[in-house]
Amino acid sequence: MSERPIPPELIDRLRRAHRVAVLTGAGISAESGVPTFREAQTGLWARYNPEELATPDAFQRNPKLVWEWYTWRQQRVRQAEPNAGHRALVEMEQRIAEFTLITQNVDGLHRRAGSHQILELHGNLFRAKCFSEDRPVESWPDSEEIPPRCPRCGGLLRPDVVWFGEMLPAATLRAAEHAAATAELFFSIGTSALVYPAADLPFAALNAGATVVEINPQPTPLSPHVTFSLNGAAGQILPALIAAAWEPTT
Ligand code: BJW
Repeated sequence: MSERPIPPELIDRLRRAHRVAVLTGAGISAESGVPTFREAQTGLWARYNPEELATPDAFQRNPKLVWEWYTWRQQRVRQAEPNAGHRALVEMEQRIAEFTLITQNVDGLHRRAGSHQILELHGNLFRAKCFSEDRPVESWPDSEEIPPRCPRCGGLLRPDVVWFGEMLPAATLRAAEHAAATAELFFSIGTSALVYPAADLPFAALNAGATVVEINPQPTPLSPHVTFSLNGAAGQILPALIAAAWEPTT
């Protein structure tokens, strides 16, 4: 639970809001057992070097290593279940007229929880695309080769995620920027707010006059700028926020 109660003014603004945008990061899936990236000890980047695994150069140098690392991550995510934080956002979507869920996560847990309006900024772990053609590939023939090959051109397949130095999917980013710039209420949940251009979205919302709320047990570079900072785990704070806004108290 949050150290402090949820501010009544925030509960009131949520209840009255028509347009809400939410940006999530790895922290929302932490309580499902999916590792974050940058947390000391437990984050993926504490154990693995992103330059060897999450850049196009890394894939060109060692495609087998990269493919196998993502296969391992897929297996971890398959064993995980959506948590109370994911489920609270499903409920928020049902209550808000115009709701957009923007996620940096590639784990698909928001969709498995039941959210519909999802913009996946950094792709999805369970999709593949052709490295040469940069086009999605739905299926490919069984083979011993790792990574498998594109059935169209014979190029190597890669995970359909966004690596450092790569452009985000343009239409998805545009939709996210629009949602941020038109939201009355913007939530930044479980993200270190370090990776761009996602980290610009809360500022776009602030510049457009939105109320910006951060939910995170740790401070981030965004923290000094937000309207409300809820210091704690998303899986505890989000259900409490939904209950405070919409559940009858008697
Ligand atoms: C909890 C919790 C609980 C724990 N409840 N919270 C402008 C300025 C500076 C740099 C750049 C810039 N523009 C572009 C860049 C370069 C780069 C970048 O941002 N680098 C910075 C790191 C400095 N950006 C890019 O390269 C992007 N592309 C781009 O900009 O293209 C245009 C361009 C191209 C070429 C040249 C120039 C421009 C692409 C970024 C792609 C990021 N990809 C990854 C990997 C995805 C695939 C995979 O999963 O392997 O995306 S990196 C990784 O970071 C992943 C995440 O989506 C992303 C964000 O991480 P996130 O979600 O914030 O996780 P953490 O671990 O950092 O934080 C977790 C948080 O949760 C913590 O705060 C905890 O406290 C909290 N938490 N438990 C709530 N229970």
